[in-house]
Amino acid sequence: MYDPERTVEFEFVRATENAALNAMRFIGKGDKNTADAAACDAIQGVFDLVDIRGEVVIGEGIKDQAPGIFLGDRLGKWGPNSPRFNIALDPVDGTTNLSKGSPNAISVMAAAELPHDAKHPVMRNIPSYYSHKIAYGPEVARVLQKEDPEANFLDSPLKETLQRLAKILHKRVGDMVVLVLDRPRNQTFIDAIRQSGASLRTIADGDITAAVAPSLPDSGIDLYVGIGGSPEGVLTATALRALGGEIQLRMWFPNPEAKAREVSGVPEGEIQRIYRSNTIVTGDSAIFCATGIIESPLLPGVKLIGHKAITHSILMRARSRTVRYIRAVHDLEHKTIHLRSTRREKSV
Ligand code: VTB
Repeated sequence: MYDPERTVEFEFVRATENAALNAMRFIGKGDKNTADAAACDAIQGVFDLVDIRGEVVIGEGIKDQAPGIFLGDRLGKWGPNSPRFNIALDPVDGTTNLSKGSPNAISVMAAAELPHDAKHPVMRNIPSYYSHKIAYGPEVARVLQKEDPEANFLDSPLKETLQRLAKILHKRVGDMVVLVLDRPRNQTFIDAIRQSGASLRTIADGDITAAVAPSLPDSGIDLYVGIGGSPEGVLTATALRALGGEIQLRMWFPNPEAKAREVSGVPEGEIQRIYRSNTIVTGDSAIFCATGIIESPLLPGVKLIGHKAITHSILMRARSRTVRYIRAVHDLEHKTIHLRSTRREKSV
């Protein structure tokens, strides 16, 4: 049966590759907004030539006032019969890292195809800026799915969660490796991890990569935990649908004013709800794609060798569960990318 997802998915790789190539000139230049704008311009430019109807349900920018692609924006040519996709993206996850030239920056997009008669999005927009998240890999997800599908790790003491996960993974708690976004608001998690005897790793930014890491076979990370961005949580959930891992996520607010501002009119039940990957991305379609800009646990960064640029991307689909690692060699004497801003091809 013809499945548009199978061909369209490769356009997502082109988009994140071009975003990485267009943003790489800004690595270390101390200007995160220009880097982000360059990545957005490249993504929009790719989709201006692709026959889909893409609706952005998770854009960027609100919390960080970034330039870019926002909720409600359209990507694609929007022909009347072209397939419809909900799209979530972070043209650069780790803009601060990119601007400083430090590790951990990727360009990332996720999409879910809408059935023809769909009245509602198939990808959930989590309206809070921040969420409390915990993410683990397929081995743990499989066991819990069988034994305790409602397991709630957001309200149970982290120490107990670590003991339970260690048992499932046939490890000692002391050999468990837990990744946390380094922020003062995550100090209680950091303390609990230290007390449990597990090994702690912290990252400065970029918690999509961090939360996907436990689902990758050789990452050496068993668990991601902490309070990070909500849009990043949705992108993580899409990847985990394809990798078989799991995320538990609940909206989080630093204070009542933030809550009033971010979720006024949202029912309390919805605010308190624990989301999992299949309640964030609800259909059977999920595509996740990322290209490394600067090296991270997920991907190597862009490498410049002579007049060639080498990019590394990961592309996966929930329907087939195929995970592709795509290494591309771009000849910079020939390579051009199509930008939205000029509607032209530009050399890299
Ligand atoms: C994380 C991280 C992002 O936001 O989600 C983080 O993955 C959380 O917010 O790269 P604060 O930076 O405000 O703490 C980013 O750092 C940027 O959106």
